Amino acid sequence: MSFRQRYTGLIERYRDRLPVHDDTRIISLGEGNTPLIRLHNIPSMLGKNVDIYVKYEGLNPTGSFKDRGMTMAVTKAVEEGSKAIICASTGNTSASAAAYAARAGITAFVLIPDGKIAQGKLAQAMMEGAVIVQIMGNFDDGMRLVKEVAVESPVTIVNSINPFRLQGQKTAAFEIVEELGRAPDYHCLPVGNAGNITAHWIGYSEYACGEAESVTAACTLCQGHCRFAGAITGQRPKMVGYQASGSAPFMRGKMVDNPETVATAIRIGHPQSWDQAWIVNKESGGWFDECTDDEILEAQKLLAEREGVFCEPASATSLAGAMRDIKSGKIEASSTVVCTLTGHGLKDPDTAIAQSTAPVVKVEAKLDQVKKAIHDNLG
Ligand code: AN7
Repeated sequence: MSFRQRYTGLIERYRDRLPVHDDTRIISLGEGNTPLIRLHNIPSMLGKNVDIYVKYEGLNPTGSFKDRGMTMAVTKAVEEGSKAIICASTGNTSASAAAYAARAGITAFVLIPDGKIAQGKLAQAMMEGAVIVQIMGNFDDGMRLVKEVAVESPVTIVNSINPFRLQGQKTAAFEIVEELGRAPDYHCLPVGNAGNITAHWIGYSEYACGEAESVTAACTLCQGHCRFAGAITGQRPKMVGYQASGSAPFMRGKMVDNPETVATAIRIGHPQSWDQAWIVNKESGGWFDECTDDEILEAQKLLAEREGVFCEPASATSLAGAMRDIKSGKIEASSTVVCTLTGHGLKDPDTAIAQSTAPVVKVEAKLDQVKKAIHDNLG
Protein backbone atom coordinates (compact mmCIF):
# COMPACT_ATOMS: atom_id res chain seq x y z
CA MET A 1 0.00 0.00 0.00
CA SER A 2 1.28 3.45 -0.75
CA PHE A 3 0.43 6.61 1.08
CA ARG A 4 0.37 10.10 -0.28
CA GLN A 5 3.09 12.14 1.31
CA ARG A 6 1.84 13.82 4.46
CA TYR A 7 1.21 17.53 3.97
CA THR A 8 3.30 19.43 6.50
CA GLY A 9 2.69 23.05 5.68
CA LEU A 10 3.60 25.63 3.10
CA ILE A 11 7.25 26.12 4.05
CA GLU A 12 8.01 22.48 3.32
CA ARG A 13 5.95 22.60 0.16
CA TYR A 14 7.57 25.75 -1.23
CA ARG A 15 10.89 25.49 0.55
CA ASP A 16 12.89 26.37 -2.58
CA ARG A 17 10.97 29.63 -2.97
CA LEU A 18 11.14 30.76 0.65
CA PRO A 19 13.97 32.20 2.76
CA VAL A 20 14.76 29.11 4.86
CA HIS A 21 17.89 27.02 5.25
CA ASP A 22 18.22 23.23 5.35
CA ASP A 23 18.63 23.29 9.13
CA THR A 24 15.98 25.90 9.89
CA ARG A 25 13.56 24.71 12.57
CA ILE A 26 10.18 25.14 10.93
CA ILE A 27 7.27 26.29 13.08
CA SER A 28 4.19 24.97 11.30
CA LEU A 29 0.61 23.95 12.00
CA GLY A 30 0.03 22.53 8.52
CA GLU A 31 -1.15 25.84 7.04
CA GLY A 32 -1.83 26.45 3.34
CA ASN A 33 -3.19 24.00 0.79
CA THR A 34 -6.64 25.56 1.14
CA PRO A 35 -9.55 24.73 -1.18
CA LEU A 36 -10.20 26.74 -4.32
CA ILE A 37 -13.94 26.34 -4.64
CA ARG A 38 -15.69 27.01 -7.94
CA LEU A 39 -18.99 28.78 -7.35
CA HIS A 40 -22.01 27.19 -9.00
CA ASN A 41 -25.08 29.13 -8.02
CA ILE A 42 -23.93 32.73 -7.71
CA PRO A 43 -22.55 33.08 -11.28
CA SER A 44 -25.84 31.94 -12.78
CA MET A 45 -27.70 34.35 -10.50
CA LEU A 46 -25.58 37.16 -11.91
CA GLY A 47 -26.56 36.10 -15.41
CA LYS A 48 -22.98 36.42 -16.59
CA ASN A 49 -20.67 33.89 -18.11
CA VAL A 50 -17.84 34.15 -15.62
CA ASP A 51 -15.93 31.58 -13.63
CA ILE A 52 -15.75 32.61 -9.99
CA TYR A 53 -13.54 30.70 -7.60
CA VAL A 54 -13.21 31.40 -3.91
CA LYS A 55 -9.93 30.63 -2.18
CA TYR A 56 -11.18 29.57 1.23
CA GLU A 57 -8.42 30.80 3.51
CA GLY A 58 -10.72 30.38 6.48
CA LEU A 59 -9.65 26.73 6.46
CA ASN A 60 -6.15 27.53 7.66
CA PRO A 61 -5.28 26.21 11.16
CA THR A 62 -6.41 29.32 13.04
CA GLY A 63 -9.13 30.15 10.53
CA SER A 64 -7.51 32.89 8.49
CA PHE A 65 -4.88 33.62 5.83
CA LYS A 66 -2.62 35.08 8.51
CA ASP A 67 -1.25 31.60 9.21
CA ARG A 68 0.57 31.63 5.87
CA GLY A 69 2.54 34.66 6.93
CA MET A 70 2.85 33.67 10.56
CA THR A 71 4.52 30.30 9.93
CA MET A 72 7.26 32.20 8.07
CA ALA A 73 7.52 35.14 10.50
CA VAL A 74 7.68 32.96 13.60
CA THR A 75 10.06 30.47 11.98
CA LYS A 76 12.44 33.35 11.20
CA ALA A 77 11.97 35.01 14.60
CA VAL A 78 12.92 31.75 16.33
CA GLU A 79 15.84 31.22 13.96
CA GLU A 80 17.10 34.67 14.88
CA GLY A 81 16.86 33.83 18.59
CA SER A 82 13.79 35.89 19.46
CA LYS A 83 11.95 34.88 22.63
CA ALA A 84 8.88 37.06 22.09
CA ILE A 85 6.75 38.36 19.26
CA ILE A 86 4.35 41.28 19.21
CA CYS A 87 1.59 42.54 16.95
CA ALA A 88 -1.28 44.97 16.79
CA SER A 89 -4.38 43.31 15.48
CA THR A 90 -8.00 43.60 14.50
CA GLY A 91 -8.20 39.97 15.63
CA ASN A 92 -6.92 37.44 13.14
CA THR A 93 -3.25 38.34 13.38
CA SER A 94 -3.45 38.02 17.16
CA ALA A 95 -5.08 34.58 16.95
CA SER A 96 -2.44 33.41 14.51
CA ALA A 97 0.51 34.95 16.36
CA ALA A 98 -0.66 33.39 19.61
CA ALA A 99 -0.95 29.93 18.06
CA TYR A 100 2.45 29.94 16.37
CA ALA A 101 4.11 31.38 19.47
CA ALA A 102 2.57 28.59 21.54
CA ARG A 103 3.86 26.07 19.03
CA ALA A 104 7.35 27.59 19.16
CA GLY A 105 7.40 27.95 22.94
CA ILE A 106 7.83 31.72 22.91
CA THR A 107 5.67 34.59 24.17
CA ALA A 108 3.15 36.52 22.09
CA PHE A 109 2.05 40.03 23.00
CA VAL A 110 -1.04 41.18 21.16
CA LEU A 111 -2.46 44.69 21.15
CA ILE A 112 -6.14 44.69 20.30
CA PRO A 113 -8.71 47.47 20.06
CA ASP A 114 -10.91 47.37 23.13
CA GLY A 115 -14.35 45.92 22.34
CA LYS A 116 -13.85 45.89 18.58
CA ILE A 117 -12.67 42.40 17.85
CA ALA A 118 -14.86 39.43 17.01
CA GLN A 119 -15.48 36.93 19.80
CA GLY A 120 -13.94 33.93 18.07
CA LYS A 121 -10.64 35.73 17.59
CA LEU A 122 -10.48 36.87 21.19
CA ALA A 123 -11.25 33.34 22.38
CA GLN A 124 -8.38 32.00 20.28
CA ALA A 125 -5.78 34.48 21.52
CA MET A 126 -6.87 33.86 25.11
CA MET A 127 -6.78 30.07 24.83
CA GLU A 128 -3.44 30.11 23.03
CA GLY A 129 -1.79 31.88 25.92
CA ALA A 130 -1.01 35.27 24.42
CA VAL A 131 -0.53 38.29 26.64
CA ILE A 132 -3.47 40.41 25.59
CA VAL A 133 -3.13 44.16 25.80
CA GLN A 134 -6.48 45.78 25.19
CA ILE A 135 -5.90 49.36 24.17
CA MET A 136 -8.39 52.19 24.31
CA GLY A 137 -7.90 52.96 20.68
CA ASN A 138 -8.15 51.38 17.25
CA PHE A 139 -5.82 49.17 15.20
CA ASP A 140 -3.88 52.14 13.88
CA ASP A 141 -3.10 53.33 17.43
CA GLY A 142 -1.99 49.80 18.28
CA MET A 143 0.27 49.60 15.25
CA ARG A 144 1.95 52.88 16.13
CA LEU A 145 2.55 51.68 19.69
CA VAL A 146 3.94 48.34 18.53
CA LYS A 147 6.48 50.08 16.33
CA GLU A 148 7.48 52.37 19.17
CA VAL A 149 7.79 49.68 21.83
CA ALA A 150 9.78 47.35 19.57
CA VAL A 151 12.57 49.92 19.35
CA GLU A 152 13.34 49.43 23.05
CA SER A 153 12.01 45.98 23.93
CA PRO A 154 13.31 42.55 22.86
CA VAL A 155 10.28 41.64 20.77
CA THR A 156 9.92 40.81 17.08
CA ILE A 157 7.08 42.52 15.24
CA VAL A 158 4.98 39.99 13.32
CA ASN A 159 2.58 42.40 11.63
CA SER A 160 2.84 42.44 7.85
CA ILE A 161 5.56 45.10 7.97
CA ASN A 162 7.71 42.06 8.81
CA PRO A 163 8.81 41.08 5.26
CA PHE A 164 8.70 37.35 6.10
CA ARG A 165 4.94 37.64 6.53
CA LEU A 166 4.48 38.55 2.87
CA GLN A 167 6.84 35.78 1.82
CA GLY A 168 4.60 33.21 3.48
CA GLN A 169 1.44 34.78 2.14
CA LYS A 170 2.66 34.83 -1.46
CA THR A 171 2.24 31.04 -1.53
CA ALA A 172 -1.54 31.45 -1.89
CA ALA A 173 -0.88 32.75 -5.41
CA PHE A 174 1.36 29.75 -6.15
CA GLU A 175 -1.41 27.36 -5.12
CA ILE A 176 -3.94 29.13 -7.32
CA VAL A 177 -1.73 29.09 -10.43
CA GLU A 178 -0.89 25.43 -9.88
CA GLU A 179 -4.52 24.47 -9.46
CA LEU A 180 -5.93 26.48 -12.37
CA GLY A 181 -2.95 25.77 -14.58
CA ARG A 182 -2.62 29.52 -15.12
CA ALA A 183 -3.11 32.78 -13.28
CA PRO A 184 -6.71 34.03 -13.13
CA ASP A 185 -7.73 37.16 -15.06
CA TYR A 186 -8.78 38.95 -11.90
CA HIS A 187 -7.90 38.42 -8.27
CA CYS A 188 -10.15 40.19 -5.78
CA LEU A 189 -9.24 40.70 -2.13
CA PRO A 190 -10.49 42.60 0.89
CA VAL A 191 -7.96 45.28 1.77
CA GLY A 192 -7.03 46.51 5.25
CA ASN A 193 -3.29 47.05 5.63
CA ALA A 194 -2.86 45.88 2.03
CA GLY A 195 -0.26 43.30 3.03
CA ASN A 196 -2.14 40.42 1.49
CA ILE A 197 -2.79 42.05 -1.89
CA THR A 198 0.92 42.91 -1.99
CA ALA A 199 1.90 39.36 -1.05
CA HIS A 200 -0.31 37.89 -3.77
CA TRP A 201 1.23 40.17 -6.35
CA ILE A 202 4.71 39.10 -5.25
CA GLY A 203 3.59 35.48 -5.60
CA TYR A 204 2.07 35.89 -9.04
CA SER A 205 5.05 37.91 -10.20
CA GLU A 206 7.53 35.38 -8.92
CA TYR A 207 5.65 32.60 -10.66
CA ALA A 208 5.56 34.57 -13.90
CA CYS A 209 9.28 35.30 -13.75
CA GLY A 210 11.76 33.62 -15.99
CA GLU A 211 14.65 32.03 -14.13
CA ALA A 212 17.15 34.60 -15.32
CA GLU A 213 20.87 34.10 -14.92
CA SER A 214 21.33 37.70 -13.94
CA VAL A 215 18.82 39.91 -12.22
CA THR A 216 17.32 42.14 -14.86
CA ALA A 217 14.42 43.64 -13.01
CA ALA A 218 14.68 43.51 -9.25
CA CYS A 219 11.24 43.20 -7.74
CA THR A 220 10.28 46.41 -6.01
CA LEU A 221 8.01 44.67 -3.52
CA CYS A 222 9.73 41.57 -2.19
CA GLN A 223 12.62 43.47 -0.63
CA GLY A 224 15.15 41.09 -2.10
CA HIS A 225 13.56 37.90 -0.83
CA CYS A 226 12.42 36.48 -4.15
CA ARG A 227 14.61 33.77 -5.55
CA PHE A 228 13.58 34.51 -9.12
CA ALA A 229 14.08 37.99 -10.39
CA GLY A 230 14.14 37.71 -14.14
CA ALA A 231 11.86 39.51 -16.54
CA ILE A 232 8.16 38.75 -16.31
CA THR A 233 7.31 36.25 -19.02
CA GLY A 234 4.07 34.72 -17.76
CA GLN A 235 0.57 36.01 -17.27
CA ARG A 236 -0.51 37.84 -14.10
CA PRO A 237 -3.98 38.84 -12.92
CA LYS A 238 -5.39 42.30 -12.46
CA MET A 239 -5.43 42.82 -8.70
CA VAL A 240 -8.63 44.31 -7.37
CA GLY A 241 -8.81 45.54 -3.78
CA TYR A 242 -12.09 46.23 -2.05
CA GLN A 243 -12.43 48.19 1.16
CA ALA A 244 -15.33 48.86 3.51
CA SER A 245 -16.76 52.33 2.80
CA GLY A 246 -16.22 53.51 6.37
CA SER A 247 -12.54 52.60 6.24
CA ALA A 248 -11.47 53.12 2.66
CA PRO A 249 -8.24 55.13 2.64
CA PHE A 250 -7.33 53.84 -0.82
CA MET A 251 -10.55 55.34 -2.19
CA ARG A 252 -10.10 58.61 -0.33
CA GLY A 253 -6.49 58.87 -1.49
CA LYS A 254 -5.39 59.53 2.06
CA MET A 255 -5.34 58.03 5.55
CA VAL A 256 -8.65 57.79 7.41
CA ASP A 257 -8.47 58.69 11.09
CA ASN A 258 -11.65 57.17 12.50
CA PRO A 259 -12.38 54.06 10.44
CA GLU A 260 -15.69 52.31 11.05
CA THR A 261 -17.23 49.15 9.59
CA VAL A 262 -19.10 46.05 10.67
CA ALA A 263 -16.20 44.16 9.08
CA THR A 264 -13.96 44.75 12.11
CA ALA A 265 -11.07 42.80 10.55
CA ILE A 266 -10.57 45.60 8.03
CA ARG A 267 -11.36 48.51 10.32
CA ILE A 268 -8.01 50.05 9.41
CA GLY A 269 -7.48 53.67 8.41
CA HIS A 270 -3.70 53.82 8.08
CA PRO A 271 -2.64 50.90 5.86
CA GLN A 272 0.91 49.77 6.50
CA SER A 273 1.53 48.67 2.90
CA TRP A 274 0.23 51.92 1.36
CA ASP A 275 3.04 52.48 -1.16
CA GLN A 276 3.29 48.81 -2.08
CA ALA A 277 -0.43 48.56 -2.76
CA TRP A 278 -0.30 51.49 -5.16
CA ILE A 279 2.55 49.75 -6.99
CA VAL A 280 0.42 46.60 -7.20
CA ASN A 281 -2.46 48.68 -8.50
CA LYS A 282 -0.34 50.28 -11.19
CA GLU A 283 1.67 47.22 -12.24
CA SER A 284 -1.32 44.90 -12.44
CA GLY A 285 -3.74 47.31 -14.08
CA GLY A 286 -6.32 46.61 -11.38
CA TRP A 287 -8.30 49.00 -9.20
CA PHE A 288 -9.59 49.76 -5.70
CA ASP A 289 -13.21 50.18 -4.81
CA GLU A 290 -15.38 50.24 -1.74
CA CYS A 291 -18.41 48.30 -0.49
CA THR A 292 -20.96 49.43 2.04
CA ASP A 293 -21.51 47.41 5.20
CA ASP A 294 -24.88 46.32 3.80
CA GLU A 295 -23.28 45.03 0.60
CA ILE A 296 -20.66 43.17 2.63
CA LEU A 297 -23.20 41.45 4.87
CA GLU A 298 -25.42 40.63 1.91
CA ALA A 299 -22.53 38.95 0.10
CA GLN A 300 -21.57 37.05 3.25
CA LYS A 301 -25.10 35.73 3.57
CA LEU A 302 -25.49 34.95 -0.12
CA LEU A 303 -22.29 32.92 -0.15
CA ALA A 304 -23.39 30.91 2.85
CA GLU A 305 -26.97 30.45 1.64
CA ARG A 306 -26.29 29.70 -2.00
CA GLU A 307 -22.92 27.97 -1.91
CA GLY A 308 -22.57 26.67 1.64
CA VAL A 309 -19.39 28.65 2.22
CA PHE A 310 -19.27 30.58 5.48
CA CYS A 311 -16.73 33.38 5.71
CA GLU A 312 -16.40 36.31 8.06
CA PRO A 313 -17.78 39.73 7.04
CA ALA A 314 -14.44 41.27 5.98
CA SER A 315 -13.80 38.31 3.68
CA ALA A 316 -17.10 38.76 1.88
CA THR A 317 -15.95 42.21 0.77
CA SER A 318 -14.02 40.57 -2.07
CA LEU A 319 -17.12 38.83 -3.38
CA ALA A 320 -19.39 41.83 -2.80
CA GLY A 321 -17.14 43.99 -4.95
CA ALA A 322 -16.56 41.31 -7.56
CA MET A 323 -20.28 40.69 -8.01
CA ARG A 324 -20.89 44.39 -8.58
CA ASP A 325 -18.05 44.68 -11.08
CA ILE A 326 -19.14 41.53 -12.90
CA LYS A 327 -22.71 42.82 -13.17
CA SER A 328 -21.54 46.17 -14.53
CA GLY A 329 -19.19 44.51 -17.02
CA LYS A 330 -16.08 46.13 -15.54
CA ILE A 331 -14.96 42.53 -15.04
CA GLU A 332 -15.61 41.21 -18.55
CA ALA A 333 -17.61 38.14 -19.50
CA SER A 334 -15.60 34.92 -19.92
CA SER A 335 -13.15 36.01 -17.22
CA THR A 336 -11.76 33.75 -14.55
CA VAL A 337 -12.05 35.49 -11.21
CA VAL A 338 -10.59 34.42 -7.87
CA CYS A 339 -11.93 35.97 -4.67
CA THR A 340 -9.96 35.40 -1.51
CA LEU A 341 -12.08 34.55 1.51
CA THR A 342 -9.61 35.64 4.14
CA GLY A 343 -11.26 34.32 7.30
CA HIS A 344 -13.77 31.74 8.55
CA GLY A 345 -17.36 32.68 9.36
CA LEU A 346 -17.08 31.16 12.83
CA LYS A 347 -14.69 33.94 13.77
CA ASP A 348 -17.59 36.32 14.24
CA PRO A 349 -20.71 34.44 15.31
CA ASP A 350 -22.35 37.56 16.79
CA THR A 351 -22.51 39.43 13.49
CA ALA A 352 -23.72 36.30 11.71
CA ILE A 353 -26.55 35.61 14.12
CA ALA A 354 -27.55 39.27 14.29
CA GLN A 355 -28.07 39.48 10.53
CA SER A 356 -29.49 36.03 9.94
CA THR A 357 -33.09 35.71 8.85
CA ALA A 358 -33.05 31.94 8.94
CA PRO A 359 -36.39 30.54 10.02
CA VAL A 360 -36.00 29.37 13.59
CA VAL A 361 -39.21 27.57 14.45
CA LYS A 362 -39.77 26.87 18.12
CA VAL A 363 -42.02 23.90 18.77
CA GLU A 364 -42.95 21.55 21.57
CA ALA A 365 -41.16 18.21 21.52
CA LYS A 366 -44.07 16.54 19.74
CA LEU A 367 -44.19 14.74 16.40
CA ASP A 368 -47.14 16.66 14.96
CA GLN A 369 -45.47 19.99 15.69
CA VAL A 370 -42.21 18.95 14.05
CA LYS A 371 -44.18 17.62 11.07
CA LYS A 372 -45.97 20.94 10.78
CA ALA A 373 -42.68 22.85 10.91
CA ILE A 374 -41.39 20.74 8.01
CA HIS A 375 -44.59 21.12 6.03
CA ASP A 376 -44.67 24.90 6.48
CA ASN A 377 -41.09 25.32 5.36
CA LEU A 378 -40.71 22.92 2.46
CA GLY A 379 -39.45 25.00 -0.44
C1 AN7 B 1 -10.35 38.46 7.60
O1 AN7 B 1 -5.64 40.78 12.08
O2 AN7 B 1 -4.95 43.36 9.96
O3 AN7 B 1 -5.00 43.97 3.70
O4 AN7 B 1 -4.71 42.67 12.51
O5 AN7 B 1 -8.38 39.65 9.20
O6 AN7 B 1 -3.40 42.20 4.43
O7 AN7 B 1 -4.37 43.81 6.07
C2 AN7 B 1 -6.47 41.63 9.58
C3 AN7 B 1 -6.67 41.82 8.24
C4 AN7 B 1 -8.77 40.88 5.36
C5 AN7 B 1 -6.98 42.54 5.49
N1 AN7 B 1 -9.57 39.94 5.85
O8 AN7 B 1 -5.75 42.04 5.04
C6 AN7 B 1 -5.28 41.89 11.73
C7 AN7 B 1 -5.53 42.37 10.37
C8 AN7 B 1 -9.44 39.52 7.13
C9 AN7 B 1 -8.48 40.10 7.95
C10 AN7 B 1 -7.80 41.49 6.12
C11 AN7 B 1 -7.65 41.13 7.45
P1 AN7 B 1 -4.55 43.06 4.80
